[in-house]
Amino acid sequence: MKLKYILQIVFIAILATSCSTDNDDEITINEIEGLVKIQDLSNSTHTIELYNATGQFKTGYNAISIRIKDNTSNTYIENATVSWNPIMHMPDMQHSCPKSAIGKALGKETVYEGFIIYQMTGMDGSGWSLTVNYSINGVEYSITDTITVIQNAKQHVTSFMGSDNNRYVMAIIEPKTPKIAINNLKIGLFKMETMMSFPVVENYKITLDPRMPGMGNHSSPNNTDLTFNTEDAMYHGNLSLTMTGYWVLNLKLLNAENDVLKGEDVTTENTQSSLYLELEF
Ligand SMILES: [Cu+2]
Repeated sequence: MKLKYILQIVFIAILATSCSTDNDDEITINEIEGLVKIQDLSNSTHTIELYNATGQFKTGYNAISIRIKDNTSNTYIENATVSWNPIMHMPDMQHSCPKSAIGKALGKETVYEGFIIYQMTGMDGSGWSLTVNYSINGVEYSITDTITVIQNAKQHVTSFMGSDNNRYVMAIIEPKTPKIAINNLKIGLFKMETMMSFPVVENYKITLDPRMPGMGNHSSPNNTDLTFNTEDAMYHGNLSLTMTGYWVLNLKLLNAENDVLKGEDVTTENTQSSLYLELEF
C-alpha cells in the first residue's frame, strides 16, 4: 500500500518535470490546434506546411495558415517575411486570383496566415500552382508546387464583367456557419486589374435580396445592403435566414456614383439576379 503510494508520487513528479521542460513541443502542438494540414511544399532547405479548417482548398474564400520548418534542425521559423502567388495554368493563358498579404497569426510564434480566393478550378481540381516566397534573416527562398483546388458545390465566388467593362471577383467570406437568425454577411470584392493583379474595390455598394427558390422564391425580413468597411476592406450587411435549406443571395453591385455595374432586381418575371452567391445549411 505504502509502496504504491510512493510510486504514484514519483510518477506524478516525472510527468510534471517532463511537462515543464518540454515547453517548445507544447507550443508547437497548441499552435495548430483545430487546423487540418492541406499539403506540404518542400525545397532542399525548408518545408512549408499549409493548413486550414478542412484540409482542402475549395473555390471561393480560403483562410490559410502556414508554418515553415527548417529541414535540418526540424524547428519552425518564427521571423520569416512571407508572400505568395497562386497561378492557374490554363491552355491559352495564366492568371492569378485575389489574395491577401501574409502576416504572423495573432498570439502565435510559428504560424503565419492570410487568404486566397480561387475564382475557378480545372477538372479534378487541377490547374493551380502555388509559389511561396520567404526571407529569413535577409536570405531569400522560394518554393513552387502544384496544389489541388476542389470545385465548391455551391457558388461561393463569382467572376464577372461589369457595365463599366471592368472584370470583378466577388466571394462570400461569412457567415462560416449560417444560423436561423440575422447573420453577419461579409463579402470580398476585387477588380481584375490584370491577369496577375486583383486589388480590393473600395466604397461600392452591394444590395442584398436572399430567396429560397425551392419554396416559392420567398425572401426574409430585416436584410440590409452591404457597405464597405475600411477596417477589414470587406463589405458587410445583415443576412436574415428564417429557415434551413438552400438560399440564393441575389445581389446588385453599384459603384460610388450609384451606377448599377451588375445584377437585377428579383421580380415575378425575373426570379434570379445575374449576380448571386449561394449557401445551404
Ligand atoms: Cu482559370
